[in-house]
This record gives sequence, C-alpha cells and structure tokens, in this order.
Amino acid sequence: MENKREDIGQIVDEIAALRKQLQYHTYRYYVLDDPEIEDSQFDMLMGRLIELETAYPDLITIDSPTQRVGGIVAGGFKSVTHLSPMRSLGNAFSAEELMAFHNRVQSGLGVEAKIQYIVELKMDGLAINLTYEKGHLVSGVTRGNGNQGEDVTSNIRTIKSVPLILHSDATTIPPLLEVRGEVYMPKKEFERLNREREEAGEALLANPRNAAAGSLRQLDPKITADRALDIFVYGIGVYTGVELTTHGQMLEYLNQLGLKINSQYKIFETIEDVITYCTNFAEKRYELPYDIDGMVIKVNDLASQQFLGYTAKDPRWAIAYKFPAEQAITVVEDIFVGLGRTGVLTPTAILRPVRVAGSTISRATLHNLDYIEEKDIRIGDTVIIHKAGEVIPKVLSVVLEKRTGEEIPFVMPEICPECGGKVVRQEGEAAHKCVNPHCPALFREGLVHFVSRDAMNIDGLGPAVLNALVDTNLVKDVADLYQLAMEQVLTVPRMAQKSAENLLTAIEFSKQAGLARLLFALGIRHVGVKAAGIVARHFGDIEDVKKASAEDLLQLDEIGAKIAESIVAYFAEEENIELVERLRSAGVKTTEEKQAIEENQLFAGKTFVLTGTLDTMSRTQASDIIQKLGGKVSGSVSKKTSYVLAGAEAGGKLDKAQQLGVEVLDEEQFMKMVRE
Ligand code: 3B8
Repeated sequence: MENKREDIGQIVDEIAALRKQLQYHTYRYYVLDDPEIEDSQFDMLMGRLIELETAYPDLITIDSPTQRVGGIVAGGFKSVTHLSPMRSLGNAFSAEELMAFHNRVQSGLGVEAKIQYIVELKMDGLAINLTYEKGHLVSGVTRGNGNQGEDVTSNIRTIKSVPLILHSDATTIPPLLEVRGEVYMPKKEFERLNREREEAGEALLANPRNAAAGSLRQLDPKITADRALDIFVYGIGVYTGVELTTHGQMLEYLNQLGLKINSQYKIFETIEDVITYCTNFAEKRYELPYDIDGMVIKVNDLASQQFLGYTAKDPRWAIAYKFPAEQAITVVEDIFVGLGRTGVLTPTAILRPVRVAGSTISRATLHNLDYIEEKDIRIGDTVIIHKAGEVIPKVLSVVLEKRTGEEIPFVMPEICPECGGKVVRQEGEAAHKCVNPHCPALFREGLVHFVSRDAMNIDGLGPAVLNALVDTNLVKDVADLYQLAMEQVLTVPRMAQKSAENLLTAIEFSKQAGLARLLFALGIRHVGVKAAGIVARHFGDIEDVKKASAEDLLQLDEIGAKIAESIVAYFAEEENIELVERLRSAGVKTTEEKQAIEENQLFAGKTFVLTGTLDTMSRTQASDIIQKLGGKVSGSVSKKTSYVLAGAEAGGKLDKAQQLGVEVLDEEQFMKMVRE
C-alpha cells in the first residue's frame, strides 16, 4: 500500500515534468519557430505522456498537451457575449487619409502632445478573442458582431501556437485576461489543402482567409487540427492584475506569457515616417509566408488610447491602412447570366485570364443591368479590373480608346436561362428575377444554401456532388437528403467510399443542428442567421413558429415587418408545411432551447451599485459588463438596488447595503454569475 502511494507520487511528478517539457518545446517550435529538439524526441516525450495518461486516466487534465483535440461539438457553436466589445478598425486608403487620422489624433490629444505610433502588419485572417482565467485558456470566440461571437474554443485549442496555459516564469499571470488576435492560415498550408481538395474532387477554397474561416467552423476539431492554423495576438480586452503603459510593452508582455506576437512591428515618432513605411510595405507583402491586407497604425501610449476612445464604430486611436487595390487590364470575352437563390439574374463578365493580387482572375461580377449600362460595358471591351482584399474582382472601367466598334452591347435575357420561365424586373429594383417557383436553378441554389455552413452545415456536398444528386433525381427537395442511402450516394461520379461515408455522417449529424439553423436553412426570404436565431430561441419549437401571427413575431426585438410577413407567408404554403413535416419525420430536430431571458440579458431589470476598488477590473469595465447584460448601474444604494458589487476598502455604500439587506457580491461571485 505504502509502496503504491509512492509510485503514484512519482507518476504525478513525471506527468507534470513531461507536460512542462512538452509545453516548452511546443512554444519553441510553434511560437518562436526555433525548436531545440528533434521531432522524434518530441514524439517520444508525447508518447510517454500518452502512455502514462492511458494507464492513469484520472490524472488527465483538460490542459494536458495530449488534450488539444476534443470531441465533436454537437448542435453547433454557442453564441457568447464578449466581456468587452471587439471593435473593428476604420480604414485609410491613402497617405492623405493617414494624415487626416493623425490630425484627428493630434487634436484629440492636444496640439502640444508628442505622439508615438506603433505600426503592425494587418493579418488577413479572423479576429478571435481568447480568454484566460488564472492563466488557463477558457474560451476562444470569434469577433462575430463585436458584442457576441461564436464559441469555437474546441477548434482554437487545436492551434499549437495558442498556449493552453500561460507561462508563469519571469512574469505575473493576470487573474483575467482577454487577448485579441488574428487566426490565419499560412500560404503554404493553404496551397497544400487546395492540392488535397483538388485530388479529392472537392471545390477549391478561394483564399487563405476563407480557408481559415472554414477550418474554424468545423464541428469536428479533428478536421481543424489537421489544418495548420496559426495566430498572431495584437491586443487585449478586459485584463486585470498588470500595469502596462505602451502598446509595444503590452505586446512584449503577451510574448512573455507564451503567446505569439508578430515581431514585425515598428515604432515611429512622426506620421511622415509612418506613411513612408506603410506605403513602401505594399510591395514586400508577397514575400511574407502569410497574407496581409494592410498595416495597422496605433497610438503607442495606452493612456492616450484610452483617452481617445472609440467613435460609435471604430477606435479613434488606431486605423487600418489598406494597400491599394491591384489593377489589371484584360478583355471581356463574354457576359454570362447566372441565377441566385432568390431568382435574381446576375450577369458575370467572363474575362481573358489575368493575374492580379497574387491570383488568376477569369471572371468579375457585373451585379445588374444598371451597373453594366452605367459603365457601358460591352462584350469584347478592354477593361480595367480591380481586386482588393475581397474575393470577387470588379470591373472598374472600360478603356474606350480600345473600342473597335465590333463590341456587342449586353441584353438581359427575357426568359430564365435555366427554366425558360418569365423574367421580371420589379419597379424600383435593380434586379431582374425569374419568378418561376419551380425553376430548377432556384432549387439548386436553395439546396446549396440549405447545406451551407451557417445553415445545416453539411460538409462534403460541393457543387459537383449536389448537381449530380439533383440531375439524377435522387434529391428533389431538401428533405430527400435525409433519405439518401449509401448505394445511391456511390452512384455519384468520382465519389469514393470514404467520402460517401463522411457525407452520410455529416447528413446524419446535421439532424441535430436545431431550429435556429433549420429556419435559416429553409431559405425563408429576409430571414438571416440572426433573425432565425431570435425566432427559434423565442418560440423553441417549429410548431409554435408555424402558428405565430405577424403581430406575435413583431413583438420580438429586431424582427421587423418584412421578416414577420415573410415567415407567415412561408408557413401559409401547404407545400412548405409538408416539407417541414418530412424533415421532422426523417429525424431533423425542429426545436431549440428556449431562452427565458435573452442570453445577453442576464441582468435585465437589475440595478447594481459599485463600491470600493475592484482588483480584477476597473469600475468602468464592470459597468460595461453589467450594462451589456441588460442591467443598470446606479450611484447610490436604496431598497431598489439588486446587488452591491464591493471591492477592497468599500465604505458607506457597503454599510448601507447591509442595513437594507441588499445582496452584496464580491468580484469572484460577480464573475461567476457573468460566466454562468
Ligand atoms: C482596435 C485595435 C480593432 C483592432 C485593433 O492584424 C480595434 O488592432 C483590430 F478595435 O481589428 N488584423 C491588428 C489586426 C487587427 C486589429 C488590430 N491590430 N494587428 C490584424
């Protein structure tokens, strides 16, 4: 017995030592890009740890280096409210706009103020908020709308340069730390992934940014783990327990904690130097191993940042300098009319292929007839095209000097190119539409929408597979997807056994997506992700959505008349009712957890009074959190006060609260409420 206990003690120590070593070498390899040991040595350490943890499963902890890849996230990602909002940057496209930014900063801080700027590379990825509590990673959430994002923690954990535990040597660990950074996919990894997809006959991803976004939205972290995502952190949200004076110092502090910062930042004393540096960098960007779409200019002094604050939208202390869009000259070889999900006919220019901004462009959207007429774009014209960060390039203008007179003006077809049905243009609308509700192209687009990421998120149904399923009549409506059998899927050209299995698993899995995704997936006009979520969480069951009147729906926050009427109209159609019924009997979940109180309205109707010094956050930050969650903050304690949040050296207000029997919370209790 005695012996056994000693053994366990030794095992515990060995496990701790292995974890420490693995953490350190992961940091050397993935954060510093400067490994100290061979991969094989690393694998041996990991092997030993796995061996011990297998023998002693009770000793496994969530932070163990063996636990980066977890199980599938059932039911989609949860929406989470950020403790402090995550804003996005305003843009400057020229030296003049940078100068204007500087003038605003200067007048904000006073004409005498000497301003130091720090310039960073602007990563073209996805903004993510990492929350660390007592040095442990507790969540990774997308920026979302700035207030709420999606909880993609399970996928963030697979990124090796994200420490699961912050480094505690040489620095203090903050009790609470929100770190902001950009998750990206290195160019090499993007190319590797696309090669793999090409071989598998899957649709290619447009650019590293989209690839990173798609990878982060996988419900199975194993898939994310297979894609070498990376991160650079560049800022903090709520943080406690440390004093920082400049942004540069903050970056170095984050670095000391084991987080990965981009060391290519530079500090400047004048705006002229900032401008020279930024404009010169445009050419160098293609030499980097990752995509950047500009530079970020920040006021270096943190007190000045705070003083300048934010406009309704953007920080006043920082701005993005976007590199000029790349332009190229080519020829419009044809104009093709495609059909969108809502029946809109969209003309696309087929271009003689040309290289712009690092990729080959062979088409550009022409939006609608007005756009074509305004720019007078004709088939055969030589045009200047322009590609900025966005995926779809645009035709900027026609090179009139190149006109020969042979060019053919574009005519919008009067019948739908897919079904031969009538095309109409409603008064006051720019779009031409096919109004045949049974148009096969509309159905195909509806299907693409149904399986898309924000909808039922069925992976493995790229355009080629979908077309094959539709063309062979295996899928005549979205409910048919749930009746597919293995033999049927295998009839799709180039479909391998493994892909077919994956597809059927993904379809099966999507049954649990829940009402919010389903409502969005159905493609009810005007019902976006957000509205679908609000309606689903309010009613909880599709039966109740069906029964809802326009007035019922209008009661909901953010649901306007257009959405309400469209939902009512959708469920007035017998055909749609039947479709929903078939989905339900196939096992598709048609309910959603109801929210008695809005998720972000935890403190609705509650009044807080703050007193004393809080040590994990400032009072302003605490007020922000309370208000964000629907609560009020008042200056004095009365019977109506719901809670007093008391920090150190709380005085009279605390006494009064106790007299009146008002509940008093300390910081820890408060944070616990917020977290739950
Ligand atoms: C404030 C500062 C947004 C950002 C910021 O590499 C704010 O700083 C932001 F409201 O989005 N993509 C960066 C990057 C992005 C941001 C940033 N710094 N380096 C980026």
